[in-house]
Amino acid sequence: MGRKDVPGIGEYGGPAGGWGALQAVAKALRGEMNAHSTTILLQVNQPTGFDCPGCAWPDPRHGSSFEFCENGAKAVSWEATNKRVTPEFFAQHSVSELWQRDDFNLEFEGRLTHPMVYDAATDHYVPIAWDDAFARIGAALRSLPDPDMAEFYASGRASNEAAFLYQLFAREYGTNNFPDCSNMCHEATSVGLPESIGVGKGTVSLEDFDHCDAIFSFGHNPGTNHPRMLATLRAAALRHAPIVVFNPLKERSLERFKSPQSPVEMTVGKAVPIATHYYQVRIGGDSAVVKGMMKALLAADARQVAQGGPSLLDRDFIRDHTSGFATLVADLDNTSWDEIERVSGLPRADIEMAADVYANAKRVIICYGMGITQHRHGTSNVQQLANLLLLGGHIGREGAGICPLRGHSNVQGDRTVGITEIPSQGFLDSLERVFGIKAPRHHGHGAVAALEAMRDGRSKALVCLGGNLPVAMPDPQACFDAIRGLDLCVHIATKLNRSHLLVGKKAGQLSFILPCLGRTERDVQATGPQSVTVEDSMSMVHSSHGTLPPASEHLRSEPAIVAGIAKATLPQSKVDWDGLVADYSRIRDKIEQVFPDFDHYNERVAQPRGFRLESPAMRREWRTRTGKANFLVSDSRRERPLARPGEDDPLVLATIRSHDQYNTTIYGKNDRYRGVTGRRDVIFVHEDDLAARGLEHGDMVDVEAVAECDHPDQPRILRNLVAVAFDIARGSAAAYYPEANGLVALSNYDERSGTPSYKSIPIVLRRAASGGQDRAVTD
Ligand SMILES: Nc1nc2c(c(=O)[nH]1)N[C@H]1C(S)=C(S)[C@@H](COP(=O)(O)OP(=O)(O)OC[C@H]3O[C@@H](n4cnc5c(=O)[nH]c(N)nc54)[C@H](O)[C@@H]3O)O[C@H]1N2
Ligand SMILES: Nc1nc2c(c(=O)[nH]1)N[C@H]1C(S)=C(S)[C@@H](COP(=O)(O)OP(=O)(O)OC[C@H]3O[C@@H](n4cnc5c(=O)[nH]c(N)nc54)[C@H](O)[C@@H]3O)O[C@H]1N2
Ligand SMILES: [Mo]
Repeated sequence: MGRKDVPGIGEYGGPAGGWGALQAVAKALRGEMNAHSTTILLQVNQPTGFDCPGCAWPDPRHGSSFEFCENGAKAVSWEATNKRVTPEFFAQHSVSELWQRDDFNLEFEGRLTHPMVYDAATDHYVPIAWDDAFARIGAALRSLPDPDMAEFYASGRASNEAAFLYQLFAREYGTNNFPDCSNMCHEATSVGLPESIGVGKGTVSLEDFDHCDAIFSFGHNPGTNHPRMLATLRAAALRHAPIVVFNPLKERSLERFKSPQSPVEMTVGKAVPIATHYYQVRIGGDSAVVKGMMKALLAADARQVAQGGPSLLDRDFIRDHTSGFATLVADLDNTSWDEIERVSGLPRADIEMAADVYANAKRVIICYGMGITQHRHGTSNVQQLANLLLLGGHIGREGAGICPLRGHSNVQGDRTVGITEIPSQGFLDSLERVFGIKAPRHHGHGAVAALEAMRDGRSKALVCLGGNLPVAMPDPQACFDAIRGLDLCVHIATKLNRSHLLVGKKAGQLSFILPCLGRTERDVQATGPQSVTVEDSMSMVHSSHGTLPPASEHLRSEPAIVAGIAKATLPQSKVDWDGLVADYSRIRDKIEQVFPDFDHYNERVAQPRGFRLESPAMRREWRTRTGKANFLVSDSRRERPLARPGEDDPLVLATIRSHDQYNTTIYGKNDRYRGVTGRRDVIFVHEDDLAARGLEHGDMVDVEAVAECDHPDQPRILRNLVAVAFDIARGSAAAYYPEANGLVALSNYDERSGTPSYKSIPIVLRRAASGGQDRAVTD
């Protein structure tokens, strides 16, 4: 088919991985690191090296060789860059000037080297001594009339040690306000799974993938976001385990993969097909698909049993271990195939085929990512996946289970050690017992509630342990204004980003940038070199030792910075901050005292691959209200992304990651596997959906959000995107995050978990009002 030539838009014909991936690594290294640093890539995820700061996919326990990962290499080289953002840099560039740069350019300037404070008189950040910064931050926090007027954000790169001290400090100070990147990510998992199976984490181990008979993959893009998973999927594909994918976009890595670690694949040129079945579900249609699969399964089971055959369900498991089966059956009976086909966008025959694969597998694993959680009904989506697994008894035995693909490399660990706005009373009791502090008992703010409080002037201070909160959140304008209105902003960070530029200019408003060590760097404290610990997606806890020299002699570690702020804020603190920071194994001892699961923490983490935090669900112990695993149903009529009245047939937009980004960190403007080069101003739409609107591939379009909470008199419009005809489900569209965040309202979230609906945005497309001038493409 001949299609219009559009600069930067092509088609990628190859598999995921392959030589393209090797070339990309070479480029990342050439651009960022010197030769010496390059050798440290060999230490990533090794017993004596550091944990990859990329994704949370586990390391193969028996693997000894460096497991290749293009995007891990980008993450490492981005942190280990030779470029520096020094006080001289800030003297040369005012904050207003830096604001004009794009996100890529801000971080590209390199690593932050000095603690800085904003000077409103000159509009520049100026250097400040660490102790002065701590003293001023402490005074500002102490002067707030109520500790609940401060927000303590954490992004999931912080180690267990840093995160534990952080929550200890904020709780001794007096608040449970812990907005966290998890609130934007897997909160639907953290809320949904405990109700279903009594634990808010996955239940599988990496070894389970060696034993499973089928893998179902919902809404995640491993080639970009957890590339080391491709080795696992490839191994399953090679032993002919069916892999069933539900994704509105054809993602190349889920179609086929050529392993850069396989000389045969690389030279002879054969890629391994990954998905055996690829179903392009409509955005927001997963719950309908899963209901359809369960409906088909029940029908097939009834037929088989009527003919005297064995049940397709695990009847013993359902009887002994679950509650709510009858309610589930009734809900499925009430759900028509018409409804299922309409909402999912898939024909009944496809869903029945998927159910057939499920029925024929003795051991099933379901993997899922943001395509499931970031919806208005994310929690209910997660619970439907759990329902499906429970029907076959696929939780708590070898080769089976649920596998949420977590985001940041230690986001799961941060939660485990107490970063949560809804702490359990038992945990707070332990914290009080171990430290002699008084912990606040009322719930705090998650990310949406924190932004609302800052917007409305109820919160006046924000401390960020990493991340880029207002850029990652919906409705940047509202969030930017909220941060600019604060009395105090503290950013503990490795690299400059837009959040740091949201400064208040009135007398008394304070903004600080406190530069910290990254995970790749040596961390030496009073008793000598330190290591930290992290927990991956599969609950493996292991240690990480940085080896590179720090980017600047002025950097401090995250635990040391948290302790510095804590001491200055709480002169009467009950905690021996200096003692803990002097030797991180003492922090681990305290973690062990607070959380019994961490028994013999220091000893066990010293083993080469660390240890696993077992959860009760893995043993089929159900810590739920009923004491059983629960089949949970929800009102499916409420489960679709809703457009405002009068908007007929909107498309539903998902915001997604390109291959060259890590969340708000943009490494480059290519999205290789989707055929995009040198630009990010694109929207992927089905060719027929374009034609139905009088548009075609390459046209410039404006995108208006029309969710039920959006008002025509305050339109949310993203202008001048290039419409790219793409292999995507009808009725669905996709554009890049964070550029498209202005299309999501702060009030547009899953009511049960607070997860923003980044992937269910009803939109209308129009030809660009500007007349469609194309913009230059840069690489
Ligand atoms: N290199 C790199 N690695 C990363 C990150 C990164 O930005 N870059 N981010 C990290 C973080 S914090 C996270 S949370 C993870 C994110 O990892 P993913 O969950 O893979 O993230 P996304 O790119 O947001 O999109 C997920 C996929 O969901 C699909 N999708 C969208 N809507 C739907 C839907 O309604 N149903 C279904 N079934 N699919 C849908 C999209 O087509 C896309 O393939 O990755 C982590 N790892
Ligand atoms: N529209 C839309 N929005 C989304 C999403 C989406 O899919 N669509 N995804 C959401 C998800 S899943 C997530 S997790 C959030 C991500 O939200 P965040 O975690 O807040 O954002 P990041 O972009 O990962 O943060 C990048 C910054 O972290 C700092 N940093 C990097 N390494 C370190 C370190 O080791 N220590 C410290 N202290 N700082 C460090 C650097 O300064 C860098 O600029 O975004 C969410 N927003
Ligand atoms: Mo995430």
